[in-house]
Amino acid sequence: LETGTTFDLAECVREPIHRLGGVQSYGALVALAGDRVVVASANAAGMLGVGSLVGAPVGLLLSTEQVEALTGLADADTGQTAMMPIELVSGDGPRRFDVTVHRSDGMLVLEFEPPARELANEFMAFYAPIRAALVRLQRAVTVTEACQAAVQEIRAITGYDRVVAYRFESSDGPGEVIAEEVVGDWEPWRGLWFPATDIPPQARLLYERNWIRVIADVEDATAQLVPPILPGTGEPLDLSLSVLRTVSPFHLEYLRNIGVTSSMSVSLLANGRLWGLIACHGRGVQQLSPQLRAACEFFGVALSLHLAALRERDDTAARERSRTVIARLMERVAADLPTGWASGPGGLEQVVENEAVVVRTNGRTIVHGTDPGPEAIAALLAELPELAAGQLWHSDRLAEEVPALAAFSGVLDGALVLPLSATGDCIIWVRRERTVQRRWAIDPSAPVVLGPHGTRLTPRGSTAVFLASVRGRSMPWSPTDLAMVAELGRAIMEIAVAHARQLAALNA
Ligand code: BLA
Repeated sequence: LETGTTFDLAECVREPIHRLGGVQSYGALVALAGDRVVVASANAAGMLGVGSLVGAPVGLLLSTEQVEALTGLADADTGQTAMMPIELVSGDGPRRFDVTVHRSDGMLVLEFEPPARELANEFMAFYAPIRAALVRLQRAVTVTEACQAAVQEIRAITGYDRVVAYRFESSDGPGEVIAEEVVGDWEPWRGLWFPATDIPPQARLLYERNWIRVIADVEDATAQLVPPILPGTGEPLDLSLSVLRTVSPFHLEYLRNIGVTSSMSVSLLANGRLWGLIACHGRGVQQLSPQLRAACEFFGVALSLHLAALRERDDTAARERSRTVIARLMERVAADLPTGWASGPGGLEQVVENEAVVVRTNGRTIVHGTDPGPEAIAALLAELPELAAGQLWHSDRLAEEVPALAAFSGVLDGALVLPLSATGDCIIWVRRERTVQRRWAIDPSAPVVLGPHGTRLTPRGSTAVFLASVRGRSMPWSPTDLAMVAELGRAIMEIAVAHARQLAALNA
């Protein structure tokens, strides 16, 4: 790779970041199969005060009781790691470590960290402030408030220079900094957007499994695993759940280029998918004790749950509003189905937000609301795929998904279609473009350029803020929107069936 050439993003996507074959050197890794050491990081023997480890019996390092206790923790089946303090009596005298344990590639993986400092009552030291912070979090009634409470707390307990809440537009999309706590002499990032490529897909998937990651020092010389390749799998040990996992050189370059030495991030999940991250940066080297990691992780979980509760509350309110509207609508329709909504939208416009509602029955098309124009409507109707009655169709980017409609971008950018018959009767809610100006930390249309270390990365800050508008997209149709329209569809079908029965009875 040469300096100044554009970068092939496919390379980022292919990087197996969970099998990079090394750990951060402030700790040491030892993996056991049965009672043998099979893998050890190159710094393990020195840090743990023993001779050569690989191939040695585990008794060289740990007592039978210690191995049993660690095995029990690993097999508690939490799908995560567990930690216990251990005193090694091997070598030149007792050494204390915090040992985090989990299973990977069929082995028991032990990660040794020197205890950060003596805290007489570590649990109580964390418990009181965290309880107070949880109360603040519970009181938050908006997403931003909840995120702000969380970043304040994480900054207070960790002391990082910058802590942000970063929300993805979609689980594979770009994201926005929606809350921030930062030292005075650093550029504030609140409101800035960062491109999707900053966090490649395999990293996002990993962060859905593993809630937290710490990078103690971007200049750290990784401790390589020995042997680098496992005979069993032909690959380096899977470090997906490792707490010391060494980090992608691309990402280290990124952090250096924004003037950061240490970093930590905690996943925020919604329905199991990555919704965002709490991301932290420090200008100095910073490790986090397992206790602090657990506290931060706990906060990530608490914030994720609170955000789910806020979403649930908003959805419930929206559903209740729509249900009332649908009930009223159905009373009217039941009285007068054949002419339907010829005279006015009759409440259809209240079921979901829209600029206009198009009703097509018996070959007639009526538009209620801000009409995008007869040509636009005719083109939309002509371009709709064949839909069975009740089979919803929707788009929030018509120009992109239906190129024949590109000419109408700006007035007709989103459509949600409820087909009522196989003959083309339908109700369509339409939305126009929602122009959102975004402040980007980096020009989103610029190619990714290689830096001196063979990777791209551009410094960020107000001097490099790019304003760009998102064009050709309407406000998206939410799951609640779709559910309400489906519910309306079912109600209409029921009434239609009742009418048909009545007619049949009259004609009999
Ligand atoms: C990882 N990128 C990350 C992480 C963050 C970001 C938070 C998680 C690791 C960590 O906690 O440091 C990006 N950090 C951000 C963003 C903000 C922030 C957007 O604070 C804004 C607030 N990165 C690139 C390119 C590549 C790339 C072009 O820009 C591809 C070569 C890669 N980023 C990359 C990789 C990881 C990553 C591979 C995974 C690192 C790992 O966990 O091993």
